[in-house]
Amino acid sequence: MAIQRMSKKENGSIMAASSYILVVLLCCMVAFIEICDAASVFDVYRVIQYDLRGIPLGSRRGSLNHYASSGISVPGVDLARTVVIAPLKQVNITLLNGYLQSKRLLGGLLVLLPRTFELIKDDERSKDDEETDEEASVAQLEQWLLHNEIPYPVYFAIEDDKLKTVVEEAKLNDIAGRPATVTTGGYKLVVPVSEPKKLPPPTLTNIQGWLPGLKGEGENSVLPTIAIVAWYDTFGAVPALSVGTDSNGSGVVALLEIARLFSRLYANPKTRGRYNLLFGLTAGGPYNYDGTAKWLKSLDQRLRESIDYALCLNSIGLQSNKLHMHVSKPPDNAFVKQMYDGIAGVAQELGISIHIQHKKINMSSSRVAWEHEQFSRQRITAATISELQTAPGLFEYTGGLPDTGQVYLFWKFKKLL
Ligand SMILES: *[C@@H]1O[C@H](CO)[C@@H](O)[C@H](O)[C@H]1NC(C)=O
Ligand SMILES: *[C@@H]1O[C@H](CO)[C@@H](O)[C@H](O)[C@H]1NC(C)=O
Ligand SMILES: CC(=O)N[C@H]1CO[C@H](CO)[C@@H](O)[C@@H]1O
Repeated sequence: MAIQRMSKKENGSIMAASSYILVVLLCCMVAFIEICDAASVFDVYRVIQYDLRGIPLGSRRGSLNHYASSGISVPGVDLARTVVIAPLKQVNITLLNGYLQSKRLLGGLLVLLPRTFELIKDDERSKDDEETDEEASVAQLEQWLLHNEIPYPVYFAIEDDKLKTVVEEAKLNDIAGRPATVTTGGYKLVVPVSEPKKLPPPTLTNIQGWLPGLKGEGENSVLPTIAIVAWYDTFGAVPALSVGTDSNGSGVVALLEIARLFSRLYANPKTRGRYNLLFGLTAGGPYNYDGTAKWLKSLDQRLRESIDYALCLNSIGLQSNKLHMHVSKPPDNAFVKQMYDGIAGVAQELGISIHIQHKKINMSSSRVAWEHEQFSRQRITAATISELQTAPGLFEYTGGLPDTGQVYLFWKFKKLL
């Protein structure tokens, strides 16, 4: 079992505990049937528990020790003493939410994810329609888990043959009106952990890279700087399964590749540009781009003032020939036009269209819609390049459960710059 630290939020009060635990599965057939005390062990992933501005959210309990049932609408079952085990497809959020709103308790919930959610992927996996459906339902479930206080333990597991058997047997017993109990036997799910403790908020650590440009002879003025920025962390309902391939692994990969290429060019005075290049891998992306704000405040003033523009890379990995360039200033602004023309020209040659999206920043709110808005607040011209057309809501597209797919586009993006 491992405890992982997760997060921090605008006002510094989000705490999270997440664990990756083994569940013990006991088959307890008693009474007249033969006594079989076989136990199997398999990996489960705990749903996050966190506080946001003092509001408790996520799954608030960790330990589990109840008999398994196949659904929450099984008659004659004491649900407060039952773990509902169900494949993702059969999880009905409307039903779960109704149950939660009526303040009834559940012994626990174990959701089985299809094998496509396994972190180690085979390369031949293709994206078919069914998978897109699954991504949509897991995204919906994730948002429900993140934005509610769930008073019972919730776990996820990757479905395998053994777990399939458990579900099937539990279903048969439920249908036969013989739900698992101490007397009838059945499967018991056990996660033997002590209740989670609060963790201190982690420090937001930004990583910075710098390639100085080459000044012309006898030139004394400060060279202008271009900043390339991508946030690197994730936030999802199941921290252990939130790898963030697209959000924002794709941006991170593009940034590292750009840095690699330009460091080779800049190693030679002949191919060294008249721009400084500043690279920023920023923390706290999911939490209102807090790390970006902290980074900008910590930058040397002269350096900050030398930034011509900043390009933030966010979710650029999907297979699509369409990207959006989000800006806070109107498209006819001279600086915005300069940025757009440069990128759109190259993009066109590669068959990628870039659409400019203008959204004013809201100075009276501390919440920002995009990473570049943290720059805009400091009066630095900036844009976010993304496949997303509209700004995601809180904790949406922050690298959670649906985001385990493969990244397609970053290599194209690399060519844009
Ligand atoms: C969820 O359950 C409700 C109530 O039983 C039902 O009306 C609804 O169709 C179900 N939704 C799905 C997606 O199965
Ligand atoms: C700006 O933020 C304030 C404070 O959160 C909010 O009340 C207002 O509606 C926002 N304005 C716009 C145009 O979104
Ligand atoms: C693809 C990628 O870079 N994912 C990383 C996103 O951030 C989390 C930490 O929050 C890392 O664990 C992932 O590896």
